[in-house]
Amino acid sequence: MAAKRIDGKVISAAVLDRCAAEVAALKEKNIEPCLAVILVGEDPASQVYVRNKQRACERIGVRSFTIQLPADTDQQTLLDEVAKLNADPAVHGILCQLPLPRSLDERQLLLAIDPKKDVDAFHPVNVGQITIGSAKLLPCTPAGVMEMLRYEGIEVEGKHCVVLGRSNIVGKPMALLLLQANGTVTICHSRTPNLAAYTRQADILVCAVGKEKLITADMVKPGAVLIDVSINRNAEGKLCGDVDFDPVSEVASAITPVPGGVGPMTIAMLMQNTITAAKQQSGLI
Ligand code: L34
Repeated sequence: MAAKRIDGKVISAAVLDRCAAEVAALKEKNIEPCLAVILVGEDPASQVYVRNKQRACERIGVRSFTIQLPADTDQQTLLDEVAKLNADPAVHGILCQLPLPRSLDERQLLLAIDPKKDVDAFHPVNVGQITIGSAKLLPCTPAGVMEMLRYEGIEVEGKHCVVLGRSNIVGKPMALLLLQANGTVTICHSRTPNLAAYTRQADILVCAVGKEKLITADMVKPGAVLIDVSINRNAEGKLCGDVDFDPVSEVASAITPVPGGVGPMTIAMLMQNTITAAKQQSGLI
């Protein structure tokens, strides 16, 4: 039997509707949530993602603007921009789209963003809050995955959750959120020998590696839930994830497509964080 397709467009639309209602209520209180996005250089994928973020803001009534900087921007100029946004009380959320050009220091940049305005939840203070389970701002992609599981009624508690990838953006925080939800979590990465031995044990398999057709049907436990976070381009130039979608669909019980899966959820959760940041900075929570 074919797996259920978990539709990120439908679920993100539900989150955005909820967000729109919250924004309307905040505007009644004369609070207008505002997101500032910094985009350095002209990476085409980043441009698409940032445009999608702006569209989501428009859709739910959040004010947003993008500061576009050239690829050869120096570190101090970037830090100065962040400092201005930190100091601007009308700006509730600050996001610097990654990856940065190689000449720039990402770690120093993330430290410069005021943790209260850090709607990506990448600042070490927010990472610490996530680790101890008291975060208000949640990392957008992992939080989007949790929202998908909740929406589909997929229980995490007691499940063996296997996360492929250990990035600071996805793998590590994903593992922490699954753990918080009482999953039993295994993290695999590029140095894990015999990956299939782990993936075959997964009740919930989250893939964030960036390799087309990494996960084949023989690597998947029958009835498993497959969450594909990666966005790769195949030989024909089409978007695809890490999962060999059609054959794996015959084995899994539920699966997210690429595109139309986790990507739209990342954006929806960013909207939710922007609202949370606005409420926090207005003393409402
Ligand atoms: N600072 N950098 C920062 N925060 C983030 O949360 C991100 N990420 C990742 C890259 N860099 C970041 C994103 O925004 C990945 N990401 C992201 C955002 C949106 C989409 C994908 C990744 C998205 O809209 N995906 C669509 C397809 C888009 C397309 O046509 O290329 C989808 O349906 O999957």
